[in-house]
Formats: sequence, structure tokens, C-alpha cells
Amino acid sequence: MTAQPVILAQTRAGVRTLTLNRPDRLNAANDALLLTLTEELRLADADPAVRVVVITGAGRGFCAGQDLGDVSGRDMTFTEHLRATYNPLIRAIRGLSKPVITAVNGVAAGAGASLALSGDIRLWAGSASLIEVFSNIALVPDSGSTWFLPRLVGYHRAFELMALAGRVGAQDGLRLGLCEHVYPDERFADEVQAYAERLAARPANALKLTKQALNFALTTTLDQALDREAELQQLAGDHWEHEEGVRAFKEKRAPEFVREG
Ligand code: LHQ
Repeated sequence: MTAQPVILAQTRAGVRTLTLNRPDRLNAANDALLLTLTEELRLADADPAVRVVVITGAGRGFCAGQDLGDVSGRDMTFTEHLRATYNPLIRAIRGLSKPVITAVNGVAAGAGASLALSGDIRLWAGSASLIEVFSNIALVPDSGSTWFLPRLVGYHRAFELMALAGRVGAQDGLRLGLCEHVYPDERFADEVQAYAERLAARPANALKLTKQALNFALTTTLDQALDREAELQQLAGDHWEHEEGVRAFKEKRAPEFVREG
């Protein structure tokens, strides 16, 4: 019997979809899944045919966090394990030069919740939910949850969600700003693909620089953000996409930001 790949990958219309594929464990993460996903992100970043990356889960779950039945990480300390697997994954997503959509098709728990929050765009199915489940097993939130969540909901709501490990359903997720859109389960995959294709038609260089600018601004002063904007605007303004955008505006037509080669 051939083992199932832990990550399924396919590209359609400039959209690279990476599917966590351990559905009988709600896509709980083992080292193979984490390392393969990180490597797939590196490949997607380097592939000019890929303009947007989608991360989603197979079956009824998105990702239930660390596989608690998998002891392969336990020859390392917790610190070593996080530094070797989860941290490079979250850094790869935040540092990717292309937009990453986390398409949360079901429950996202523990490090799976961190993964769900790490996308540039977060789309949830109606049956999706998020649980900062760590305190149920007396652990500290990791894989970026302590950074993402208070920035989205403030310290106090973040602390409550972490301390009580409450389940946030899709409508509350939308209200709290944990996702941008919620789509019905039966249309979810199609809606995600359509959204991703819309993003793929946008100016890739400008989006890459926008991501850089926002990531920088999130941890800096207004003064420094203004300086960085001025530098990045030069890079955007010197790019053919800008010329095309202005020409299209003057010619009263839609800009064409996708070029072969
Ligand atoms: C699972 C898991 C799972 C294995 C469901 N593992 N099998 C980083 C580095 C180092 C160390 C530690 O941690 C970390 C970061 C972390 O992520 S810590 C947090 C680890 N995750 C959890 O504690 C979540 C545990 N799972 C749950 O609380 C529930 O399964 C949730 C709330 C996610 C979903 O509940 P249900 O929808 O009721 O599903 P279920 O519990 O029936 O799960 C379905 C199956 O998936 C079941 O297996 P079975 O053979 O009985 O059908 C579960 O055992 C399995 N599963 N999560 N993390």
C-alpha cells in the first residue's frame, strides 16, 4: 500500500493550492507535514507561474495543531521542535513574496489556529471554527498566535480565548476580524478558487511590496513606516505594472497585469 502524501499540491490559473492531507486526524501536524508544507511554499515562491498560494485542509478539519499521537518531535525539546518546524513554516508564509490565502474549511486548533491566522487573506467555510486549544493541555500558544491574535482582537479578548480555549464559530470569527469572508460549505472550494483568481489578476509586484510595507509597519513607528513607503513606492513606480495601470486608466480599459514569461 502506498502512503498518502501529507500535502497535496495543484496549480490552476496561477493559484497554487496546498492541501493538508491527514483527514482522519483533522490534519493534525506531524514533522513530515510541517516540513513538506514549508518546502512547498519555497517552491511556490520560486515558481513564476504561481501568483497566489492557498493553504487548506482535506476532509472536515483544517488543522488540529500538533499531532498528539506523534512522538517523533519528542527527541527534541519543545523549543527545538518549534524552532525546527512550526517557526520556519509561519515565517515562510509571512515572508512569501506572493499572497497566501488560508482557506479554513473546518476546525483550526492549537498551532492549526495560528496557521489559520497567518494568511494574508483568511477565508472560512460556514462550519469553520478556531480554538486556541493550547491551555487544554497546559501549553502556551505558539506558532504566532500570541502575535496575531491580540493584534486582531486586543489583549483582553485574546487572553480570554487562550485561557478558556473557547471555540469561535464562523460568524463570530467574521465579527472579530479573524477572517475576511465566510462562504457556505457546499460552495467553499469554488468561492476560494474564484477569490484566489481575482487576487492572481492583481499586480503581483505591487502586492509583494504592499505585503512588505504592511509587515514592516506592524512593528514600527509612523516615522519609519513613512520612510519605508517612500522607498517601496519607488520600486513600484519603476515597474512596468505601474506604467500599464496608468495607461489603462487613460485608455479607459481594464489593466492587464498578467504577462507571460
Ligand atoms: C487528533 C488531534 C491531534 C492527534 C484530533 N492529534 N489526533 C507545538 C509543538 C510541540 C508540542 C506541542 O504542541 C505544539 C502546538 C500545538 O498545536 S498544541 C495543541 C495540539 N492540539 C490539540 O490539543 C487539539 C486536540 N484536538 C481537539 O481538541 C479536538 O479534536 C478538536 C477540538 C480539534 C476537534 O474536535 P472534534 O470535532 O470533536 O473531533 P475529534 O476530537 O473526534 O477528532 C477526530 C479525530 O481526530 C479523533 O480520532 P479518532 O480516531 O478518535 O476518530 C482525534 O483523536 C483526532 N485528532 N486532533 N491534535
